Amino acid sequence: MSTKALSAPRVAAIVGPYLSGKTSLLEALLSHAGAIGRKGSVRDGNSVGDASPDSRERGMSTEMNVATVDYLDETWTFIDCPGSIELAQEALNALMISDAAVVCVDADQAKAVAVGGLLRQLDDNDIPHMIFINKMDVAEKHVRETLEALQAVSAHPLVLREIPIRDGDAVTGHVDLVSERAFRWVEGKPSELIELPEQVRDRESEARAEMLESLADFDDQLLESLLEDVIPSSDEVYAKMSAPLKDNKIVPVFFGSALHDHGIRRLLKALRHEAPDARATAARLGVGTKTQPLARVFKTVHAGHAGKLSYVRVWSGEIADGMTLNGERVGGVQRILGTKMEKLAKAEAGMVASLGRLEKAATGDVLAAEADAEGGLWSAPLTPLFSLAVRAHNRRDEVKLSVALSKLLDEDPSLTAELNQDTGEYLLSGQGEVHLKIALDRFRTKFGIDVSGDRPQVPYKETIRKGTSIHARHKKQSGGHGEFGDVHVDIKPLPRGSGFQFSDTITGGVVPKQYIPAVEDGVKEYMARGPLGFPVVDVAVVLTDGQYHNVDSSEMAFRKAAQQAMREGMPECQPVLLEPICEVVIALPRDFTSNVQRLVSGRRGHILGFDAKAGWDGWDEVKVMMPQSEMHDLIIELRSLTQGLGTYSWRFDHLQELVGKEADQVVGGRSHAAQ
Ligand SMILES: Nc1nc2c(ncn2[C@@H]2O[C@H](COP(=O)(O)OP(=O)(O)O)[C@@H](O)[C@H]2O)c(=O)[nH]1
Ligand SMILES: [Mg+2]
Repeated sequence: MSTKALSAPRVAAIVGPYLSGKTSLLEALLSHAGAIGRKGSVRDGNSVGDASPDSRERGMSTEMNVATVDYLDETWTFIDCPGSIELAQEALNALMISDAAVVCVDADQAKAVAVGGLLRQLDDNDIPHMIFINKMDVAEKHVRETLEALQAVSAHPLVLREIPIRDGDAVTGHVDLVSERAFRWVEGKPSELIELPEQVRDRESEARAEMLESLADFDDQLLESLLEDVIPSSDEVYAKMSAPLKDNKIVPVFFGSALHDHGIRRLLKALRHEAPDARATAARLGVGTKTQPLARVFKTVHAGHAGKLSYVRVWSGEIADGMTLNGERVGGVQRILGTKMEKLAKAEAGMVASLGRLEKAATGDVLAAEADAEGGLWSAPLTPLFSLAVRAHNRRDEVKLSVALSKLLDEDPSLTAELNQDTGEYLLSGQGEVHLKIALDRFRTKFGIDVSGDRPQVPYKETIRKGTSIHARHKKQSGGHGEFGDVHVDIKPLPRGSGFQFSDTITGGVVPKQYIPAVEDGVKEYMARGPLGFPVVDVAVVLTDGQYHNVDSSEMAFRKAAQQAMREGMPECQPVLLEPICEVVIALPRDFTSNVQRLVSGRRGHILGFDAKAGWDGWDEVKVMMPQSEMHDLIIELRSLTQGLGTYSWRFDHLQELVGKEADQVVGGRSHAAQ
């Protein structure tokens, strides 16, 4: 650790589409800032980021990579976030504690526009962001065209901060539009200052004027100068960059190559001079402004022998090793560089640190010494969109499975788990197939348990269409005490949604009072599995008559008599299958709305109505009714129809009769599985 006094630490999240080069950009930033001696690469599998077995195996970031580095006189933490839409929660959690985001996009404009959903999310949360157009070494199009494509999906003006210098088709350097200085890129080294090449002079003045005009929209003083043809100095312009960025009114745009270290210093300098500081971010989020220790947990890691680690950003005060937060003792404060940890005595306001052994702390928690700490805004967990029924391969692992599961949920708040009472299955739910596959792999790599994930069963129910009256007698004569219970019951259908009702019309004690609850119990036990094999609903049962025996009658005998009555009576009542129907609200960019009809009718659904999505320019919301059995992979098809942007929310709405071939298949499948 260096001992020099550092100004308040800052945090930047690196976000962007999958494969745009975020993890490579992190490596380049760390190498430029001097945090790592030799630069590693994603391709060679020796980068600081993506060190876990599951990300190395997949060649993609499966969780955020956090790295803190001292750059000049400041401490910076960079958080490289996974790009997959299915891991959006992880990215959002990092963004919520960041001062700014660097949006890394591919120079190929067809790939670059995939960033639209992310830009919207940044705007929704008012997170200041800049764009880094990566892979300029292999770019086939001009920066201008990529910029236009990006502008079409950005709510705020993009402000190009540099222009490329070309040698033939290849980009060999850039001109900084504020300082008007030209740089030639040198592989693996800082760029070299060169004289402004003749061929870019015109383009440079034009681009600089455009940049100043964009800024002047938010700065009356600058507007006046421009109208009077007074050209502001570089220092004046630099000074005007940070305010509109902090307020998320403009989006500065840089470019370069993470792989070849081009444009990295320019990006770092822009962050250093223009990104808001921790105090501004705390104010934006509404974090209480006390001086006592207060931090937000944005990531939880169960790190084998190192135990549980809570990654926090400290918003106020200092967090020292051994201090008590939320009633627990902090067991170690560490600075994070990927998977490497460096012990610290304390973490000061603005810093990101890993806190050890806070067993009760969960991702999203506010940690504080006092009870009423105001932690400010935090992201709501995303609604689960895809579920699998999970099961340990080996029965002996079942106990281990539930422990592992709770740790997994700790690490990833967008995973949920629940036992479905109807089907008896353990459902793991998340944002999509890839998200859940990663979770299943972690059971194996982190906890040594092999688990399978299968398509969950649909919680079908059954009911009856007509009623019946039935008499049943349970009688057993075997030495000593016998068993005797005799009941007459009426079974009747009830309207949808009524559930189960039991009553009696017994008079004169033909069934003694103390045995009536036993009759109800027997009926209820039967209801767990009707003639078609499913839980029975919307049925009324009335006990109308019966007989008893002084010696042989018992609760057990009446329970059995009731079950027998149901077993014999129910098949006469025209049993019918009920399937759960859900109300689904699909949100998608308007360009794709016309595809929804086909998507919905292909899944036996019907559309209730269309509407513009409130607050989402250019998006629609389509309200739909759809059988739950058709929803398992809905998100997969929806994403493939909408370039990954579409999403939905849902809730159970009602049960509906299912007849014909589809019903036969369901009943056939279930009775087969039950044998
Ligand atoms: N040509 C070129 N390839 C790059 C550049 N940056 C990253 N890549 C490659 O793009 C791929 C994805 O990079 P990665 O950093 O894992 O992307 P991420 O998914 O955004 O984290 C890897 O094969 C990188 O080597 C670049 O500037 N130029
Ligand atoms: Mg990555």
